[in-house]
Amino acid sequence: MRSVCPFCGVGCTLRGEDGRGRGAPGAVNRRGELCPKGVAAYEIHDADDRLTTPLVREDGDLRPASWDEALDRAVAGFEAALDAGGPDSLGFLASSNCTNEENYLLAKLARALGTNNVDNCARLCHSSTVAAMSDRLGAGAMTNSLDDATEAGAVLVWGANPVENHPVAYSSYLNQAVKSGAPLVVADPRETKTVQRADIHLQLRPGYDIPLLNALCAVVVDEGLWDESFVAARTEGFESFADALRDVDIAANAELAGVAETTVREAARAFAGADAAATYTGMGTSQHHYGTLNVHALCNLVLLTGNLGKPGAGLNPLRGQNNVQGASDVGALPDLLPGYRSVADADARAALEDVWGFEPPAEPGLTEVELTHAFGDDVRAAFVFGENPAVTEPNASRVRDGLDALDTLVVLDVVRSETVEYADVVLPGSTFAEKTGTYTNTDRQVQRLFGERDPPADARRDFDAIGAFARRLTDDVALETPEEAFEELVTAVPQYAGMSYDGIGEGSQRWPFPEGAEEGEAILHRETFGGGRERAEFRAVGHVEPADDVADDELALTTGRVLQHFNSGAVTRRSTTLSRLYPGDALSIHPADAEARDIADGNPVVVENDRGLVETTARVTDSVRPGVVFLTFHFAEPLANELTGDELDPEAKIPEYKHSAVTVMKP
Ligand SMILES: Nc1nc2c(c(=O)[nH]1)N[C@H]1C(S)=C(S)[C@@H](COP(=O)(O)OP(=O)(O)OC[C@H]3O[C@@H](n4cnc5c(=O)[nH]c(N)nc54)[C@H](O)[C@@H]3O)O[C@H]1N2
Ligand SMILES: Nc1nc2c(c(=O)[nH]1)N[C@H]1C(S)=C(S)[C@@H](COP(=O)(O)OP(=O)(O)OC[C@H]3O[C@@H](n4cnc5c(=O)[nH]c(N)nc54)[C@H](O)[C@@H]3O)O[C@H]1N2
Ligand code: SF4
Ligand SMILES: [Mo]
Repeated sequence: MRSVCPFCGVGCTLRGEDGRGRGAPGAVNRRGELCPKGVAAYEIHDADDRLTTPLVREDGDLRPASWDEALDRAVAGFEAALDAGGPDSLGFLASSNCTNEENYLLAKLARALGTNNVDNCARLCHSSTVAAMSDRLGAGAMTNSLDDATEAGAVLVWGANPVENHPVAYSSYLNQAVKSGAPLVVADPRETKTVQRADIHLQLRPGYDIPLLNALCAVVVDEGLWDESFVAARTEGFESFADALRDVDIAANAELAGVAETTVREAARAFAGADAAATYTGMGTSQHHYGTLNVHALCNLVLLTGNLGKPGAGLNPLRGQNNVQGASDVGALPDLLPGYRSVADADARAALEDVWGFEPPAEPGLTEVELTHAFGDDVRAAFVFGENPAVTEPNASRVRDGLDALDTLVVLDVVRSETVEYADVVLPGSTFAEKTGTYTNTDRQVQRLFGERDPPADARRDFDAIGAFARRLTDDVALETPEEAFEELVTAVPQYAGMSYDGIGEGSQRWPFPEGAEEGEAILHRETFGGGRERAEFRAVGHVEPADDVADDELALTTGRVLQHFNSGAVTRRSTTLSRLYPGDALSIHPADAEARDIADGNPVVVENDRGLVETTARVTDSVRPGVVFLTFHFAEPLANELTGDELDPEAKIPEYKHSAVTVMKP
């Protein structure tokens, strides 16, 4: 019996033995490799506060209840909101940590109740990447498979730290290319573990990616390094783009970004000089209030150098959670139906009505951050499934006020998370090892879970919990089992057409998976781009100022991840092994900035701005740029998101997690 790792989007196969995760050779980790999180994944089953019975709030406290009582309370709250404010007074946060079948069911329930107010954490990760790539290339997923990374002649990692955040993808795939001599170029304001492997580090100021990318493109044109035949055959708008680049002052852009011009030129030559160069992009690129423009700028560089539609190349977003790709594929998005068809498209709605027996609403719903901002206001009742917004959403005080102000908050989780503390009704769900269903990993491979264990005590499989809630509200969502849901969703999601549980077996099937095909496409855009378009367009992008202005006495806070913890830390903080390896957080600060504030390594510090204040200790290190400080968001204390802003990208609605002005001082 085997499962797929509950953490990152790499999707390693594992099985539990004596309470520990053992790697099982799988579609991605062919030799059974795991990182430390995979090894510790089964420790969640021993968590002291594992949810084992439903809870309802009474006189301010949560107390145990039967499923009947809890579901009655939840349904009464949803019906009251529906009566008073109509369908759009309901909100659903789906789970990028949970299966395709569960997300499909929840998204279908939202639509059956008449609202598109359903979103998932893809909004917070790669919504900007998906927006830009869909616009330019006609598809928002990794263009090349992980396997193919081994063929790369140069590797560019932009705003990502795969050695810590996609460890097996790095060690078993990207690193194969690097070991064979491919230069590794990394753009990151910090000296991360990935940077430690790099040949060239573009240590930019956070938020200044566009000037740096434009400088790189300008060097490529200036030094005649672009791919003439690709540009001629497969792109449009080169002449006007090249004109715009000739106006770019390379030295001035490099200086604005905080990188030496010689380093920029070296990086451009290393990348453009390879026959095939693969690009990987992450949160440093996407999580800005102009994240979509960042990705457009990156896309220009990839097009200019002809790095699409061939082996060893591509523009590859490393997806976040184990099923963030799938949760989006199956339609847990407010503007898109299963298979990425717009809710505004009447033909798409009609096609879905053939499958569902009812037509989904045509008006786009609210995105993740917009939804939590509407909590207690237009949105009166919410269902939060496998997410911990009290820790992970930006401007945490505002989010917590919203959670508090809801008339009814239903949370389906496996542990007593920080968000559970705001709930009116808590439903005890199941872990990755306690359910069946499928996850879709970062390179579009769909893999199955086999339900190695039973949920404890009164906990239920997530699919059954959502199903029981749904059936009390509507007759339109009558799917009984994950397999039945999968059989339906392959008819609703064109990319999955032809897949089946039997076909996947203990291996995987990769989308796009046309009916009758043997294997999904490993390399997209070989001859045409998505949707059959002949050419991809160049688009000149100008610098946008970060939302927060950093005054002279302030520092720029950026946030991110470490190897040992995962997102809100709800699961990893409950692992004894991982907590021993990384017990708590501290503020990384450059020695010069520390000295100017009379702060020594290990001193307590107060980090503050007009959104919030956190207390932590200083980790004085030259791994961050001067002027930049860094916190993870894995801990409820210090709660980094007290400090982050909720300015949203106008198109993708992704928040600004990577650049906030803060003051740092001794208490
Ligand atoms: N260990 C671990 N692995 C994980 C996760 C986890 O929490 N822990 N989470 C999973 C999820 S949900 C996701 S989305 C992925 C994310 O994986 P990554 O994209 O690698 O995530 P981050 O660490 O947030 O950010 C990457 C890097 O961006 C840099 N950065 C900050 N600001 C900027 C900037 O303005 N420009 C540039 N170019 N870089 C900048 C940071 O210093 C950081 O090293 O990881 C997944 N895997
Ligand atoms: N400052 C800052 N904030 C960030 C980011 C950043 O880089 N910086 N990154 C953002 C990104 S990319 C993301 S993806 C979000 C992540 O934000 P969240 O999705 O809110 O974070 P997780 O910790 O992944 O939340 C998972 C929740 O689901 C529960 N859970 C896990 N597995 C299961 C299951 O199988 N069933 C059920 N029912 N529950 C389960 C866990 O106990 C936990 O409470 O955070 C965002 N927030
Ligand atoms: S690399 Fe990702 S999927 Fe693999 S074991 Fe580590 S966290 Fe799990
Ligand atoms: Mo993410």
